[in-house]
Amino acid sequence: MTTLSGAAARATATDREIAAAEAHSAHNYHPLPVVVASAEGAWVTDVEGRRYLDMLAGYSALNFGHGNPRLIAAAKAQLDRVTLTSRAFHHDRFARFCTELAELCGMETVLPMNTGAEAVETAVKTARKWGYQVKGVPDGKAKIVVAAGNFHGRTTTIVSFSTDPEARADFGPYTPGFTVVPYGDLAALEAAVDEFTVAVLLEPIQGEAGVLVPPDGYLAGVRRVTAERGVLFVADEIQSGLGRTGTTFACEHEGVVPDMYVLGKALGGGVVPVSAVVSSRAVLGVFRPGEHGSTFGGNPLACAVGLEVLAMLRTGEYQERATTLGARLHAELRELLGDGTGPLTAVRGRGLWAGIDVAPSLGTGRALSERLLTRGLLVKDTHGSTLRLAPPLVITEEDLDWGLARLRSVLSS
Ligand code: IF1
Repeated sequence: MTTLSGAAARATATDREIAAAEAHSAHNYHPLPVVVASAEGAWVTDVEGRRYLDMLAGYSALNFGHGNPRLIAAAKAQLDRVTLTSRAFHHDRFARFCTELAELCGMETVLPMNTGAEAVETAVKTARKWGYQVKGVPDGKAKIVVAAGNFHGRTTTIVSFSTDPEARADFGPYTPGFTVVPYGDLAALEAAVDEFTVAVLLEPIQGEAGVLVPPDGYLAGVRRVTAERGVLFVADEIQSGLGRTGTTFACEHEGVVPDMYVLGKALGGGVVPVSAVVSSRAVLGVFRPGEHGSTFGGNPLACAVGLEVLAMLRTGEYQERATTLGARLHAELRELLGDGTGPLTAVRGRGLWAGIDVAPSLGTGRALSERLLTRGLLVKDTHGSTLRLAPPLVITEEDLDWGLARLRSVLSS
């Protein structure tokens, strides 16, 4: 009878942690087998002291890296002042945060929330209320056009217009009032807009769908059609925004300014959940006191961290980094892609953000994520065999090259 060696028999700290997590939590995720204990910049360290280069960055919530000194300092200072007042009272970080966020967006008015889904729900409620009160759509008839392959969050209304069975199944009855058109198909979108349409809701680049960049001119076309038809263009920049694609907003790549930005993730710097809807007074002015809200929305800690995020975005240095490092990333990925008959069959993305489709012969995205993990890379697969690459914008050129060398090595083995 063989006996397991001491090491194998004695479950590692990682194994113990994972077993305990699985024993006492809902299994709504299947995390990679790594237990993070600390993190700094683009690197994380697990409970056994192993280090990994973070190529996911919290799905772009960590654009400024782990433990960014300016963001931690802003949070620490606010922790000693006041962290929560509710919106029943004013507090001394709120006006500045709303003023400076509106200014960054080139808009007038901000409605702060916490998670991305809450901001998307706020955008849906805003568009419907604007439709009834301003556009004159008959009560209960408001329609919103969305794109197939969308990901806007996990609430029952949002998954009502998802085309991903995993995200949608068994959560009915579904919220009506949404029309789904193919992403990137302007003619289909234009045909879907009717007298009851109050908004078009789109990701300027679809994240979960695999970092899908729409055809050139699509966003400009959507802008033209929505302006002509008196329909709000609502851009969900929760993942694509705040520097990720090399500009403050992904819409900028086509010179497009939507009627409304929906923001989240990196707005909280990876420290606290901060999201917001930003638009004109004419649109967000439809709300009266008591008609919408949130316990934590716009809280002092969120505003203090958000203000530091805005100060960091205002210099353009992070957008510049995403452009420069993104060019390096995509040059290497194009090299790996070659004629598409090698380990990669497709590469998509913009700035420091890429979705790569791996040849099925190399295994599933999950299997590859696990192999990359053993090589010190944290990468997350999405549907099938697509890997998404989105490191913190603070990653150094040297670390990016290190990560890409490992990616090349795993894909070539
Ligand atoms: C998960 C990915 C998924 C988003 C866009 C709104 C939200 C998200 C464009 C909602 C959130 C997260 C959610 C997280 C994994 C990640 C994600 F696209 F980023 F990869 F799921 F599709 N709009 N995206 O990307 O924001 O409420 O989460 O703050 O749910 O597994 P949230």
